[in-house]
Amino acid sequence: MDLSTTIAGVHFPTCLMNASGARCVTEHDLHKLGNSHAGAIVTKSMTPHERSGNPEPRYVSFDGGSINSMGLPNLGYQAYAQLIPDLRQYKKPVVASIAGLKPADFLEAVKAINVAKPDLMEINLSCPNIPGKPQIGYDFQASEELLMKIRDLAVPPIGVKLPPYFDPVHHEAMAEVLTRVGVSFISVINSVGNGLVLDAETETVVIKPKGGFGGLGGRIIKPVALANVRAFWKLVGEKIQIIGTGGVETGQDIFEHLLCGASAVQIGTVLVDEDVKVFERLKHELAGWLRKKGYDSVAECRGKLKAL
Ligand code: RRO
Repeated sequence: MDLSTTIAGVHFPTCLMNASGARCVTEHDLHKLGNSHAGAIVTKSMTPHERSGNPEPRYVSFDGGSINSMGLPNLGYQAYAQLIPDLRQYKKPVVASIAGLKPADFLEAVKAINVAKPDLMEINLSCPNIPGKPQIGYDFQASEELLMKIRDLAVPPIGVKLPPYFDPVHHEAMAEVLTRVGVSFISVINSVGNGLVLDAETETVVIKPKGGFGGLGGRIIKPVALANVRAFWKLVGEKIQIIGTGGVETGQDIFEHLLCGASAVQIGTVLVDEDVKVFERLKHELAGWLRKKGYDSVAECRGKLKAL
């Protein structure tokens, strides 16, 4: 069974990788991903300076998903620029995730990370957890201005990590921006921002930052993730490849993302729950699903979802 995929001309040995943020902050985390069955190594979103992130507790998993308000804890782009060349030993793509608190932060990181030669850059326009900083991806004009500048600076192909959209008008507006910029891939979706999870027994919120509001991930967000993959596939699937993220717990979930139009899939909540051994399980489960449905490869079933 061929579980490989190609995104922006870069070959991935399997179509499964970590979602940025999940077990990918430290040097140890990144080498563990290298030694695992993951098909790529995606870094934590990086900022100009090292950040310790928001106060704890800031990540809680519950039956059906997770809520987080990590607040961009990361080593700073200089540390990742030093680490990335060493990660190339694993013979799988290295994807540098770039973030920032203001537009100049992104440009600074892109310039520095160019030198480290990652295979791809994923520009994170959708962190929901920085108090006072709205998600750039919900401001179409600001997204276009920033992406145009990044496009002109970045050496590797760039993709964009988007927040979920809930109205076709917004999918269309973002699709037009991405077409004008000419990005190579889209990762959808980031966590569903500003959800609220409670503990009814103690009558409290479960995470500390932002009064308990945080990004939702895991099984509960799968329908939103699939809808965003499908919507962008229909709008730009011919020109821009899609990495599906959100609600992947099983091989069936991966198969569903592929049917909607994803070329690859990222794993967040279950990677945090099960650690890197999850990739081997998911590989076997996906191969089982493809075999059962009569497909020989990821490419063959991509986008094949039927309408009624
Ligand atoms: O670090 C975070 O709080 C975080 C980020 Br940058 C993101 O893009 N998505 C998310 O759920 N958490």
